Amino acid sequence: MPIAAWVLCAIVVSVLASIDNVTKPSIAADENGTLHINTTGRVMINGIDVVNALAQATQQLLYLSQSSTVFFSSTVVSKSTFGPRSVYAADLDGDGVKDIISASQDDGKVAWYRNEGSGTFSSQIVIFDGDNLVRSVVAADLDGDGDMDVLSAIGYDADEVAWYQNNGTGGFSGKRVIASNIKGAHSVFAADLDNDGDLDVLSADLHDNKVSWYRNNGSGQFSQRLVISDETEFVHCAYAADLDGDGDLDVLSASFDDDKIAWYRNNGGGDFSSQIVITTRTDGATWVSAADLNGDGHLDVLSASQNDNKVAWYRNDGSGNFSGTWIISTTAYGARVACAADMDGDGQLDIISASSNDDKIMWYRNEGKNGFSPQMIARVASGAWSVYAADLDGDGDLDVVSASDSNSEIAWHRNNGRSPFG
Ligand SMILES: *[C@@H]1O[C@H](CO)[C@@H](O)[C@H](O)[C@H]1NC(C)=O
Ligand SMILES: *[C@@H]1O[C@H](CO)[C@@H](O)[C@H](O)[C@H]1NC(C)=O
Ligand SMILES: *[C@@H]1O[C@H](CO)[C@@H](O)[C@H](O)[C@H]1NC(C)=O
Ligand SMILES: *[C@@H]1O[C@H](CO)[C@@H](O)[C@H](O)[C@H]1NC(C)=O
Ligand SMILES: *[C@@H]1O[C@H](CO)[C@@H](O)[C@H](O)[C@H]1NC(C)=O
Ligand SMILES: *[C@@H]1O[C@H](CO)[C@@H](O)[C@H](O)[C@H]1NC(C)=O
Ligand SMILES: [Ca+2]
Repeated sequence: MPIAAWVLCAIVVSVLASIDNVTKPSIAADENGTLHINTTGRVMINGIDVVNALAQATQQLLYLSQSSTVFFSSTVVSKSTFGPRSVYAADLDGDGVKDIISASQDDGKVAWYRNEGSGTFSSQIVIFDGDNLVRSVVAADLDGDGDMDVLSAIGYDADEVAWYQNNGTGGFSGKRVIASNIKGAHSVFAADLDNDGDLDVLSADLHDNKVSWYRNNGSGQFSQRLVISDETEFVHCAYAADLDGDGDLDVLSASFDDDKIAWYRNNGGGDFSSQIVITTRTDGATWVSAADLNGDGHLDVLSASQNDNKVAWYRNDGSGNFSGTWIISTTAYGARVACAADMDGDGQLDIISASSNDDKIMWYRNEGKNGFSPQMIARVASGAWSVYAADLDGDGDLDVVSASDSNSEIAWHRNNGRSPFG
């Protein structure tokens, strides 16, 4: 057995001689050239106590590896809307950062807030100010000129689906009506439903009990209303996604009075099947969306329902057969919105929700194996009505924008990652 031969090539140093009970510090190189520094005192390199620094860094790494949540810090964007019901984020002025858009029902406004970069927002810039209730807003390039236009549902009085054309730098045209006499236009969505390369418009029409679409000719000229279904009662939300994996977008609906989540198969070109029910047990269904929640490559369906305070999902086998109800929460009191977003950047889609009776913006971390654990984003002052995830400060993770109805507040919640300190 070879005896480990220590080759002392450095004279023992004794700089700490004044501290009498400290073991003599030493520096030595071993046979392999590894330098050994032995001391019970401090080791300073360029004025930095390296042992101490290392211990702190280790502590932090340990904390980060154990902490699986992400932290948010909330900032008010605007209180200039009255009864905001819908928020969205998109780059409206083409500067590469996402701006915030809101629709408010009590003052009938569609407005935006310019992101000055890294999450500082301008005061409100009004796009449309009418007397009517604006219930829903999204952004999409409807005329195919490369910028984000704005689309809205104007409910009850005017009952219109309308858009506002962006000139490229965030200057908007007046209201361009796509359809009027849509009784209770409640939600809008943009999607290429006839597979011709442009974005068509989908609406949920509350008082008409209809799900409708409007075919875009490519430059923002829309067809008459094309009814997909009248088999819904008090339909709150419509969404489009390819649920059967055949390459075209199918349509989903959430209807409040018949507690129903249903879909309509696109047979190609925007020819839709009759209603296929996913569930009739979402009491007061308010929202539906689709996302691959279990990572099997198929788009699952996600719902929010107000009366049973529920966020739930329905697993898709890939051909549009949905199995069971997978509960995410039954304590999202007055659930309004549920949609998917990877909040912790682990590659699995998490879920965010807004619930108006407990004023909460929540996220549910995807734990794998079909499990989700609830995490708080913010308790907004009152009546959390809408939520949308987008990277607003350009740091690569998803932040959250929310609208709370009762205190008329648009706020954003910065994702600080796994650090509580920002
Ligand atoms: C060294 O001296 C300090 C102060 O006199 C004392 O607190 C400490 O316990 C001593 N350490 C050892 C290893 O004897
Ligand atoms: C440094 O400490 C280690 C571990 O106690 C010991 O094996 C080694 O011989 C020491 N080196 C010197 C140069 O004192
Ligand atoms: C030096 O390297 C050899 C080969 O990797 C290894 O067996 C030996 O233990 C090393 N010596 C010391 C003091 O680490
Ligand atoms: C767009 O409209 C805004 C506001 O009216 C105006 O300031 C801007 O110059 C316009 N931009 C272009 C490219 O026309
Ligand atoms: C769409 O319709 C409008 C009005 O009829 C027309 O001016 C425009 O050229 C059409 N666009 C396309 C891409 O067909
Ligand atoms: C989906 O359901 C339909 C109708 O029940 C059935 O014919 C079909 O085989 C199912 N598909 C799969 C992949 O199970
Ligand atoms: Ca399809």
